[in-house]
Amino acid sequence: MKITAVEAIPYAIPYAKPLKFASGEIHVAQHVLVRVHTDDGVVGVADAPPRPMTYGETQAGVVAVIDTIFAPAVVGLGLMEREEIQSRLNRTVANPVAKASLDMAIWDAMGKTMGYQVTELLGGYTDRMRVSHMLGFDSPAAMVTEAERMRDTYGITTFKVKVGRRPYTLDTAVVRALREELGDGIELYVDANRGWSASESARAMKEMADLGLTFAEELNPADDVLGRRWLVQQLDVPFIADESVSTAAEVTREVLGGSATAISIKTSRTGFTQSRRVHHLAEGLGLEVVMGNQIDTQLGSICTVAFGAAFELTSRRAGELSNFLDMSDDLLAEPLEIHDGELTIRPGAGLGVEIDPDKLSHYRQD
Ligand code: MUC
Ligand code: MG
Repeated sequence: MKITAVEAIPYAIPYAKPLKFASGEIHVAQHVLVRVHTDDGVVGVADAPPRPMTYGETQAGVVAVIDTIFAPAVVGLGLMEREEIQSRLNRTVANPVAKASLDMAIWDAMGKTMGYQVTELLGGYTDRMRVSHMLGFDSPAAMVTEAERMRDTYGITTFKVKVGRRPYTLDTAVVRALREELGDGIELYVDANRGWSASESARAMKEMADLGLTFAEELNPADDVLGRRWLVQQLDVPFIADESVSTAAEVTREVLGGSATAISIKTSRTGFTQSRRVHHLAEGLGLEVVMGNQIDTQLGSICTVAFGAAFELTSRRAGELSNFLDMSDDLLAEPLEIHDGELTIRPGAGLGVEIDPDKLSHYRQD
């Protein structure tokens, strides 16, 4: 069970429907496929989706930090030496997505070696999650059409609406149209990716007070410390910290500082090992949790559902698991399918997925 090699393979797959939000837009998945090889001949896989607008990482940077620092640090260690692996990765600051992908590929290899699903190894609470779909910026009519298509085709009834534009009425008009056209049977929450000020956020939330929102996510920047505290105190829905909580320490800081009352856990930035710490902290603090999406591929989404299904707290709310539907293609040999608004983990050991070698040679960029 010793790690013998780590590969970081850059690849690019265009989105059929680009996602636009307050901190950026994604037109092409310029990601990195991470493969961990062991001396038993097992190969673990995971996906690294660099998001420069969120963490400052780039595709070239993820490949470089894995090739030059992380791979040499973990080769020779056993798959079970997980705390030693974390300690070695943490000698380098930041780089959350690169660290997370390597960690998840190690868990996949561990599951395959031991003959257990990653979900079973993590907690084994259930085998599925309800799906929440993220709606990117567009006109009210186009966003309503998209939500109706997701509901009618996949049975999805929870939607995260990207907001944070100026004037904020562009977004409040969308949320109102969604509630009016799709009715009370759907769950709606909003995510501004730090696009508004505290006062704009407060005004926008007042204007949407009658729309039955479940959550408000990262409406203004966490660095706007007093403004954020002031905003969170006056809201009557939980305020989700997302990009402001990329470590367990940041969860502590934001929540105890009164700047958040719920959190998003994203396996693409905290992997399985650190996501587990964040989960346990959230449970101890009594926070609501949403499994978030980093505009993930099918491999990224299977990691999210593998973690979310492992615990009661993370499987209570719909997880953001459907952005892969907007991609023109994917690397998985057997595509993921959403049925009746749910995504189920794969039955096989580890993450239960295989990479299609032809697709990888077609899309790889090295
Ligand atoms: C989200 O929830 O914010 C947008 C940028 C990113 O890193 O994640 C997405 C979705
Ligand atoms: Mg977010």
